[in-house]
Amino acid sequence: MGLLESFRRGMKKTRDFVAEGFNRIAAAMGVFDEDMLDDLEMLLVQADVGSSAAGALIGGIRSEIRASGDASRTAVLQKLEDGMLEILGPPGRLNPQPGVLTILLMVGVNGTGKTTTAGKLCARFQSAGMKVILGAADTFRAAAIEQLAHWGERTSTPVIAHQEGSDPAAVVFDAIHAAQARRADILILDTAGRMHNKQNLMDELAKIRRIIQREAPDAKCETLLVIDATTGQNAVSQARVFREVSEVTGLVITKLDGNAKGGVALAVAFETRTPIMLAGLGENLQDLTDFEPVSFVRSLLPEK
Ligand SMILES: Nc1nc2c(ncn2[C@@H]2O[C@H](COP(=O)(O)OP(=O)(O)OP(=O)(O)O)[C@@H](O)[C@H]2O)c(=O)[nH]1
Ligand SMILES: [Mg+2]
Repeated sequence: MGLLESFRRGMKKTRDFVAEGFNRIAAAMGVFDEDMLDDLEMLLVQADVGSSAAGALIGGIRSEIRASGDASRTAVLQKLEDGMLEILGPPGRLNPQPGVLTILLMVGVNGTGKTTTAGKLCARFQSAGMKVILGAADTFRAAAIEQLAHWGERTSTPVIAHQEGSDPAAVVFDAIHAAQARRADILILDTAGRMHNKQNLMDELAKIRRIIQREAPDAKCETLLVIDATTGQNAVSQARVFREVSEVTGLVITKLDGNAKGGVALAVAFETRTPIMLAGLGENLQDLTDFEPVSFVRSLLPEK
């Protein structure tokens, strides 16, 4: 299945909402007037694009109409597409080099999909012929360690784990040494997403990063913030908090298949200016795809 097709399928609910809403607004007259642009802005806000991003998009369309005098459906749609692509920026990619250790630190609030994404990534890299190791640095609950162990079994990936309640940084230390000894290409570190104490979280992530820098100074390290699209605007505040506590290098947007809130990808990209690298489109192993801005935007908007 091509990327556009998987986005379309995964984002059906968001697409139905946005594309049908756009067509309904545009059907009233051949050209857009002020009221229709207001309606379009409302539609974007309801699809969780966020009021700042929706305002910027509609502002861009208004100035384009003023400049060109063209308020046709096609012109508005084109400008909307261009504006969305500008917000999303160029595609961000994980480009692990075989033979050089890449460490992926999965961070994010509880339940966003960190562990599931870690499992899906194992399958992806292994099928590309790379050697992967998982580190269970979410030691907060025994169930979290079991869940990761289960993904390890499913994907035949070794899992480095300690007891529940142990120091996550110690797991990271062991996982790095295991990855180095076994000449792994990728080490994926699952972490806990507790948010009730920001200072704790900040200290824990800082300690993990110190261990990585000390024990694997030559590794390429990516901190991937996992965001749950179904949480709507809450996802934007999560992204803000995590960017304060750690240096996020890429975003993963999960559950884009979940409801009509897929527009949140635009809200988060607008607020964080951080590339969205991956998209989760379901609970299964294969439901992870590179985030491709053009396919995403095309799967959101109606045909021109
Ligand atoms: N529909 C859908 N469900 C997903 C996706 N990604 C994860 N999930 C589900 O979301 C739930 C939470 O996923 P986890 O991977 O356990 O989330 P987590 O961030 O590790 O959660 P904690 O360990 O509690 O912090 C599970 O039921 C997953 O199956 C996705 O892309 N689409
Ligand atoms: Mg987890």
